Amino acid sequence: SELRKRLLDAFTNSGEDFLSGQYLAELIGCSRTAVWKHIEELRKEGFELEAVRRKGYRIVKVPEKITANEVRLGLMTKRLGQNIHYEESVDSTQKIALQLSLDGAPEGTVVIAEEQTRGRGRMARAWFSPKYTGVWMSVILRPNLLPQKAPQLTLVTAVAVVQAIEELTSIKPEIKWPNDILINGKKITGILTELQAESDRINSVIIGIGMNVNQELEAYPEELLTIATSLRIESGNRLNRAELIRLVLAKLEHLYDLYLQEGFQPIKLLWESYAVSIGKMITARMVQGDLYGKALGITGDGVLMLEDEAGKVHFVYSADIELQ
Ligand code: BTX
Repeated sequence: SELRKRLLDAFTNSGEDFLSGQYLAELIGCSRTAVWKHIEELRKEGFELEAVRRKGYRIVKVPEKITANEVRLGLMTKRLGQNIHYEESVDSTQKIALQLSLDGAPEGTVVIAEEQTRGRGRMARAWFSPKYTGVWMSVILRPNLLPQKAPQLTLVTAVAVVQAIEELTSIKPEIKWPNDILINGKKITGILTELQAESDRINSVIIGIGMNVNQELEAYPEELLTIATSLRIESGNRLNRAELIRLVLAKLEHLYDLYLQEGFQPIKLLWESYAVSIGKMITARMVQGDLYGKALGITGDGVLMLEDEAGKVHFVYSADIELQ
């Protein structure tokens, strides 16, 4: 906004000096309460401000941005991430990736944004994607597979993300079928797989990965407080997002190649070792209604098997799972 811009200009010009709330209020033409609110907003975006009584505020640290070069440096992949589109702010990286894929972008093209104003989850739900603190990225894949296999790529990606988090933080996340990654029962990552296909062949699959990394609890809106967490909240440390992206891409390329060569079986075994819901009583919320029962596991195709109380086994292709 215009006020925000003036505020940042004032701090730019003041250098190391403190600026008082009163001075800032007069300069940008708003109340001191409004100044304070803007300062809180800046803090949520990763600015660190020092506040000293009777002196005012100064910026001691600006948010860390990801740069495409930083991601490239040390990238250990052959395809994924060899082509990076970096944006400061987008509506959704999925939308940009879709356009790039229609324009013929090669497999492995990655779209990364610092912020999404309309990040999305499944079924048109919103995905909260605040600035400078998360990993919001979309990866274009062009596998030579039948379209009905595409959902398996969600599970391939989930394993890659879990392995990357384990390696970087030594936290062991859990997977909730099909696309949630949890730490202590709260969502750390969401995965969205979108498909462009002709009747019997895939044109592209766009894998959206949303990872909560450096957010503090205060960054979340009320309704997400009990649902979401971040790697920073769980590990107590800020992470380097570029390093995390490199690691996710490396793990994903490795597992994707394994999947293309050997099929879903080796992925299934890895996936099951991280799955929370297997063997537990769950409710599967589906468009057709709810189904309650025991999660038996996944089929060789990645479909969830649920045994209801009468002992009948159901195959669940798409649902939201609630653990009891
Ligand atoms: P989902 O439909 O399984 O989950 C969406 C639900 O998750 C929301 O309704 C909300 O309750 C909760 N939620 C929203 N934001 C967050 C968050 N930051 N952390 C934890 N929980 C949240 C999951 O869909 C798939 C999300 C994919 C997001 C990536 S980001 C890059 C790419 N671009 C894009 O627009 N989407 C994908």
